[in-house]
Amino acid sequence: MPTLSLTPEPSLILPEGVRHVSGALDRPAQLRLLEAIQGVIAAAPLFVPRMPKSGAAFSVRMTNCGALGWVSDKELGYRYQSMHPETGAPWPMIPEQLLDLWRNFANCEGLPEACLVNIYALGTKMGSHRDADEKEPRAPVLSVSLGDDAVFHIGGLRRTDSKQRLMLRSGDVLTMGAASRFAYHGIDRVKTGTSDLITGGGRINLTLRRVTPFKPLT
Ligand code: MD6
Ligand code: FE
Repeated sequence: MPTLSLTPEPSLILPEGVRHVSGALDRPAQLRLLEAIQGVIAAAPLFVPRMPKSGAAFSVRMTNCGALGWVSDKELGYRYQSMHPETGAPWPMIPEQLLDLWRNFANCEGLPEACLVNIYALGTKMGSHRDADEKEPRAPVLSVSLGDDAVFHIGGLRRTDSKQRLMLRSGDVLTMGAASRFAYHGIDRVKTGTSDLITGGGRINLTLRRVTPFKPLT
């Protein structure tokens, strides 16, 4: 039995621009972050985003914190906006603990403007997609996972490019920047019962993003 395993395959070489920090948050830090996110959800209730045009519901429930939040509905499609789509209230602030992770791992100037909170109930997946609604390619997307283990896949800039898989566990940070900033990725499955962090089980994924350019592009 290996005593130290950074990924399910310790020798895995990730695509350029992808960094997986296994166990970036220890258990007490995960519990503190979970509590902060519960506060975010209390202020900005979870909503079910819908696909542009078809109006098909996403299988994850979402909310946001930060100056901007990512939303999607049938009529207006994917976008960032400063208010909750149902309550009309501004989003709550990004917890300081998340800003610290950004300062430690994002490796760019400036701070994130948006944190998307994704809630995975039993059996929920996230189809392959690109995070491409942001206008600052110098900033990575930084993701933090809490709760059950999830099988994450990452490919290239084309949907048909070959994919690598890795396990995201509670407390892990993953950044996608540079050559992989706009790469396809998704969640194949969440492994029920692999973590007792969240009462009742499940998984929460937080993604921090810079939405607008750091300095006006001339
Ligand atoms: C998830 N993550 O882990 C989904 N996006 O539940 C993402 O969609 C993601 O982990 C951009 C960068 C990192 C990610
Ligand atoms: Fe994503």
